[in-house]
Amino acid sequence: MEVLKQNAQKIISLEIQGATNTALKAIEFLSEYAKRITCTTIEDCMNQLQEAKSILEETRPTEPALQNGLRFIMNKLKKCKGELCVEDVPGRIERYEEEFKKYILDAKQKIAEIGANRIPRIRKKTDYESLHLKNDFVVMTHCHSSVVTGILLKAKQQGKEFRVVNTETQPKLQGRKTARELLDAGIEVIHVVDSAMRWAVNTFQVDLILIGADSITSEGTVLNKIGSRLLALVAHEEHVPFYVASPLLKYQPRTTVGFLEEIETRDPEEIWKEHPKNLKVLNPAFETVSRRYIDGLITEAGIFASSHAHWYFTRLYPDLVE
Ligand code: RUB
Repeated sequence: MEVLKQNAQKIISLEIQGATNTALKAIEFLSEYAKRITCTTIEDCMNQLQEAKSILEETRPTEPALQNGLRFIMNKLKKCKGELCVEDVPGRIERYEEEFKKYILDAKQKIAEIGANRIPRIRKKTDYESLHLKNDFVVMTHCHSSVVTGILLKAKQQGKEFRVVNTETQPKLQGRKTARELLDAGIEVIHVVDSAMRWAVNTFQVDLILIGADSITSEGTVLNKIGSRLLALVAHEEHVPFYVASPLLKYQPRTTVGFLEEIETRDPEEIWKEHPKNLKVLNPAFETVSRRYIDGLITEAGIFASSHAHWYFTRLYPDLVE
């Protein structure tokens, strides 16, 4: 259990960051834990695994992909526990871990292909067009989303030329990770502070805004890094298409039956380490973007209105429906 708690701490401290990465790691940690435990009966095994699942779930409350992954494994295990002996459990969990991992990786690959289609090839302009139209394509993003960088890297591989504006993303500066990843692939990046997002959209005449997601609700609301809604409002004001790129595995099934998604608030010291004792510092990690500000959700099932997520999720992943 000590090792599992240390692994959980890696997710809490953001050493492992982003919805997709945390989901992949959480299921790996559960699978590794299953190999370490000693149990006498299947019931005993299930109880120990349930405890580990709860510890991992609590690491990041606003991460349904992580919760869906752990539930996928445990539900499958529960269904077949009658046919298993204790020695079979680690192998079974590893098999289910691989199945869920494949769901995520296949979805990411599909989204990269679909999303890259939204980035055009710059064609040579006529003299008239050169006088009146700008000559580049600019994408803007916020924070670090491996799904968004997957789209941008795919478009680059296809030989498309474009520039990216990215925000630094206070307080943990995940924007630097985005900037480095894109620069390494030869993509031009312009890095700005979060409060310059409106200025940047306007100054660089951004053509497309792409953000990732941590959670999608039954109403099509997306939860993503704090600042996402501000960017959506800027997009609305400046008439820039605003898209969210996310596997449907981030759908939160509990929202269908009325539960609200919880917004994780993080340690105030991430913002100001030795702040005055009588000062209240608040550090919300995420915020909601309502469906009316989202032009489309880019998923493994295609691009559609975010309010359709529930429909596609239940058809693509019946094993995950609660
Ligand atoms: C990261 C964040 C990302 C989503 C999507 O927040 O908000 O946009 O998690 O990431 P944090 P991905 O750094 O606090 O985890 O597309 O990789 O799943």
